[in-house]
Amino acid sequence: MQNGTPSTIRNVVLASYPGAGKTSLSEALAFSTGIIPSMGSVPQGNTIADFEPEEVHRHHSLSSALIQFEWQGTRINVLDTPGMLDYGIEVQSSLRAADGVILVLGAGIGLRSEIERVWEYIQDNELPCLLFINELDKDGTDFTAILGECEKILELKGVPLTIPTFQDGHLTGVIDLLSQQILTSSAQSSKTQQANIPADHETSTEEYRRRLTELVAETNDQLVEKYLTDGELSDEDLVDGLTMGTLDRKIVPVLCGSATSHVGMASLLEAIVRFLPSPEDRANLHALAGTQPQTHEKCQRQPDVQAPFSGLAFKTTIDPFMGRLTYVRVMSGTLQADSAFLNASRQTKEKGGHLFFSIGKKHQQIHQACAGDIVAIAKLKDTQTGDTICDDKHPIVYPGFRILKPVMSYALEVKSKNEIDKVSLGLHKLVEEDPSLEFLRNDETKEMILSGVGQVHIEATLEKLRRKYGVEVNLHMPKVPYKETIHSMAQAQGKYKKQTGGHGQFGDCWLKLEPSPRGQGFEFHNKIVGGAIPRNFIPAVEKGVLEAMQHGIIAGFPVIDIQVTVYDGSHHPVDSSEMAFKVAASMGLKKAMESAQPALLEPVMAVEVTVPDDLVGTVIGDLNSRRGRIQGMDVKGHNEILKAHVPLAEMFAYAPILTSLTAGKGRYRMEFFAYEEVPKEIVTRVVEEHKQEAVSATS
Ligand SMILES: Nc1nc2c(ncn2[C@@H]2O[C@H](COP(=O)(O)OP(=O)(O)OP(=O)(O)O)[C@@H](O)[C@H]2O)c(=O)[nH]1
Ligand SMILES: [Mg+2]
Repeated sequence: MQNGTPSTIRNVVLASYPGAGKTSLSEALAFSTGIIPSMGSVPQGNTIADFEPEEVHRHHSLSSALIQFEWQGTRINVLDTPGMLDYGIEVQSSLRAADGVILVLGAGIGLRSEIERVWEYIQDNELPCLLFINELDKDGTDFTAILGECEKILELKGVPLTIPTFQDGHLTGVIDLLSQQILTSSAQSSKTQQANIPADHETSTEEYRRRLTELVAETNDQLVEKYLTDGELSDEDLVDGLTMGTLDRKIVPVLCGSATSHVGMASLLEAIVRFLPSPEDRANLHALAGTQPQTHEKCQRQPDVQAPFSGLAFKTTIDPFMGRLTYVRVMSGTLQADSAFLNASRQTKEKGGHLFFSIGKKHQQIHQACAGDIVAIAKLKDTQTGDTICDDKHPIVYPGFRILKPVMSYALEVKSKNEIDKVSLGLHKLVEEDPSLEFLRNDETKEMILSGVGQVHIEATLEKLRRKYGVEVNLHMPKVPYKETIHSMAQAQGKYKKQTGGHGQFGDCWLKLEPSPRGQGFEFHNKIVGGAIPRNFIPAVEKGVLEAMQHGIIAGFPVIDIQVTVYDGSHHPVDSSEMAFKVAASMGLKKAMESAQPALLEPVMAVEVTVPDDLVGTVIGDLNSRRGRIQGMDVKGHNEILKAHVPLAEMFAYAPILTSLTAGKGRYRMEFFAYEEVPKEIVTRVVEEHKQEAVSATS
């Protein structure tokens, strides 16, 4: 494969809802251009894009796949993305590497709600788009109906460039309204036959072409004028109008066919090259803007091979054979293999290894990659997905992308203790590949917590962990990190005295406990006068207090937000020791807590739920049943953003519940808000559960 130039490259994302046919379409495009001898299929698990075993057995893509090929002198870099919302990060990161999108509709399975979210991502990135109406080989499919539905939901203006043709009820090809030819093809051959439009199709073709002309004319004043004067537009005007209208995102050219029957590919390839912008075209519209990392001033780059090198890392894989591969969209300049550069996001020097073009999991080594191209770089050490790498004399940082916050957490139970390190290492690597995963060890509950965007996301991650790193874990709901505190002031004596002949132990202190405002933490005061407790033992008193605070008296949870003052005590000239004062202080704290109105606290989360307005009532009802308190509501398009405070204990399994309450249309994010007191009726249950856990941990 040859290197392109910024004007002869197209970077295209295939996006849509699950099952629309994106992966099959990437296979059909690859077949058409001759890079594979025959088409694989998703049910058979042999497509070039879905090569990970977790994708193969689910029959769904779980990560973006890069397929690079050449077609009639243009390099086309296709990124096939997953439709499942759990993997939204793969779509978002791919869109940042692209200049255009093919939105795929499955006419057989119909539209699915996920398309709205995908469309939102495309709009956020202001990317020009083509529509491909797929599955027209299936019985009962209706090209016009699904296009109309899509136009209504996404508020877009589709302009059909091809229409399907059938023989004996079977899809055999498409009529290309621009070339006014009939293009027939089949899954058996990569070739497409071209012929004049048969007489019986002439009238309908004329009607479609007139409609096409009208839609294109409406995109710009000059064209409207020409159309009104001449009653038609020349081929050149049509192509110009389509090109400009697509780039300005006023219209969406619509192509159609069937991926698995290999119908409609020639027109689609032609439309990619003609109507989706090259990196150069797009940069003319949207400058490649970033910031200078030291001065934070805004700066720009051109997709020019002579400019200083810069690139955005949009994907990382850790392959058992290839090792670590970082996929980079080269924004400016030229990147050479085995060269050194700056990671401007982390201010570290990087040394790149070999460079590769990719066809799914197959890689072809290359020597350099130019502005606008996409390339995989081996062996980068520090660069993570979202980072900018560049020429160290011309630093620039491009904006990263919004990473979907994990909303679902599980505690991991390892099969044997000596596998903890393996699990931890494996998961850290998987997190590098997938930034919407989170893995951490909770110091308080000692649990390993894996958080993801949804159920499939977590399950597929654990399958990968088993396959790639040979370790298995069980999932549990994570524990709520409860805390304890006090409501009133109390005083108590802690006295530890042991005199068993010889050297004894003696420590004696009086402690005053007072509640502190929530979030204030712990304060310790020494008010000893006259040496009742010698100064060198005071730190031991504080240590004893802190140790006792690790396990409160209600259910053994850590104590927070208290002030402790040591104000009196006594000592023994021989038997007093640090150890004795530590024990005495621990005893004193526990005793004082008993009369200080102890209370159990739980973390409360600030939750934001986005739902279509007709479902707000259902979601509020559910949040109320979770002890949630609604804080307010904002309107965003057809959606409402509900803000609520809800105890964490009620939110662990919320993701699948929200999905089922809203048919997949709702989404939420949450973050810690505050610790608040657990209602009395729930305290008994928590204490009981904690006791049982303690018993099972010791048995
Ligand atoms: N009959 C028919 N089936 C198709 C066509 N395109 C795709 N399929 C089938 O539809 C199913 C889903 O196709 P995929 O290509 O995996 O869909 P996808 O959009 O990649 O789905 P996700 O990866 O889950 O987002 C598979 O069983 C395909 O074989 C088509 O044009 N005609
Ligand atoms: Mg797929």
